[in-house]
Amino acid sequence: MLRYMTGGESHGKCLVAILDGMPAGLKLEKRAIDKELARRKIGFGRGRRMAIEKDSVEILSGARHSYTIGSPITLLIKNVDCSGDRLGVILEPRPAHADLSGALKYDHHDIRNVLERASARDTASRVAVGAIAKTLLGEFGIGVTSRVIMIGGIKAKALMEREIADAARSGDTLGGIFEVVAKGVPAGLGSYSQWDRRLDGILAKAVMSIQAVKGVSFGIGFLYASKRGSAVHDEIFYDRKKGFYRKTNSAGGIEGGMSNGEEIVIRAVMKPIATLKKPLASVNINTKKAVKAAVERSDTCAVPACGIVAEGVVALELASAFLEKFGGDSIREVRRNYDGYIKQVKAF
Ligand code: EPS
Repeated sequence: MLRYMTGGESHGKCLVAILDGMPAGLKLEKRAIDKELARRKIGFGRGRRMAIEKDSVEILSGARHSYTIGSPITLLIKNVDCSGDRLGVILEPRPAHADLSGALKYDHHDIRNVLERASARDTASRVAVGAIAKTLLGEFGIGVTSRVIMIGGIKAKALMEREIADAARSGDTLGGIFEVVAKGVPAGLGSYSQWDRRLDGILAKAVMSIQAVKGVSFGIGFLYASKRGSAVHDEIFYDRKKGFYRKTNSAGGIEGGMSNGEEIVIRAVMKPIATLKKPLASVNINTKKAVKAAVERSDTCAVPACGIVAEGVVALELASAFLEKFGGDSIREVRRNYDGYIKQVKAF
């Protein structure tokens, strides 16, 4: 089992993550993690912060001579903008952000204490951890990618930038839909036998937990509501070379809470960023007077970045399910288990 925790505030000294359960003998390179961190920063509509931050990882533990040694991996990403203590008090909660509920819950009378941790800045840690999971999956021919499907109701790529620029000019923000695809996942990750071992449930939770995500679906998702079973269910075929296979993938690669050997296809919707330059109505948490919501430096649209974060969290959960099935304390042991299972399935 893989597990991880993150810590750090958006404008604090640094972000940290500890990843536990990675077998020994996996190549662990700063370069591979930094590459994923750089991908998270790009995309039209990102704010000025992305130009400020270096997002370069330091590997503090868990590896020697560029290979994991089986002990917890500790990652550190320093914030260039670490102005946290110098930033002013915020009293006007932004609709759609954690601001108000967070202030009530933790009894904070400065909303900055909430937003510093609620901020999507923390997703850098999750991408860093996900990059290591991607390396493990890559060893076994599994790849995880993402793409943008829609931004602000626009599906045509060529028109998206104009829509984002227009929203920015109006002091507004945009959300959208992105897709994550995992290729090369063998049949049998996850299980139907217990609710919390179902792979779709595990992946949905991971993606849903990313800041601003409001919905997750697999395969054709909500289209299932308008179709008959005969029109959508993925019929089963057999070929001596390929083994069992499908000609369609409505299910998005998961049936009965298990991977079925087809591509895993996940879509998720991200709401528009909560910080509006032309702010919405709010209430001062001290005076209770009607005010406009606080305005922070932020993004206009972060859907492509959210897709990269989702790749990371999906990779992490797939790697965890992979290790649950083929687990071992070294990559050599995992490989032996994996090869044995693939042989068994081929001879089924
Ligand atoms: C983010 C860093 C933040 C925001 C954004 C994501 O930096 P700052 O607040 O200093 O501009 O750009 O966070 C939010 C949109 C949010 O609502 O918290 C990052 O590193 O991804």
